[in-house]
Amino acid sequence: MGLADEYLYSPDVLLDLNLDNSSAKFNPKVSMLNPGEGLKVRPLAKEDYERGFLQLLGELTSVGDISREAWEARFDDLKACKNTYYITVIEDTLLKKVIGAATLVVEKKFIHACGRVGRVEDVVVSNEYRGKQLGKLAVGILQPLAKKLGCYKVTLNCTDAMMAYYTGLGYVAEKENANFLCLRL
Ligand code: 16G
Repeated sequence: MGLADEYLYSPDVLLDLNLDNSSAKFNPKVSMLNPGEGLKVRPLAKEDYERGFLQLLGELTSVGDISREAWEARFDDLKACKNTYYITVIEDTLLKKVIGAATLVVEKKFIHACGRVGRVEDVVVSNEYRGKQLGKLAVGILQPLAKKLGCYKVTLNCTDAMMAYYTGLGYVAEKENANFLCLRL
């Protein structure tokens, strides 16, 4: 992380988040300031183009060929949507590489008295770093973040294979309300 990094959202938002307020339970304990030896949790930065963020996303799904120009344009677009996109990354500070990421999208509603719903998206941890509670950290942090941002619930969709993982982090297939449908375009 460089001094001049341009963040997608203010890093201050993350400072006072308490992982004890997450349904994900950590053993050994981790905190925002001590997420693990040589690791840092922070907002996505424009400079993460060079730090392997897109390659990391490639471990989740198809990313395609994204030029620096296209990256910057999309980054600026996301940033211009105030209080909406909270792409949060875990950096290996020694290697200066993004090795984990998770996105919280805050959707504004009329229902629930002009409420907000948090959507957890694009969760991924580099293959080499699995088994270190980093997925748990990336997803876990979004819960107090969503709460702080005024969301009344957080939702996610995942593959069948990942169901046990996310239910282990406190997410629930709600009775009679657990269908996620998709129309590919
Ligand atoms: C996973 C992701 C979802 C992402 C999708 C991409 C989580 C919790 N879920 O389901 O956010 O959009 O994969 O799949 O990270 P696609 O390439 O088939 O659209």
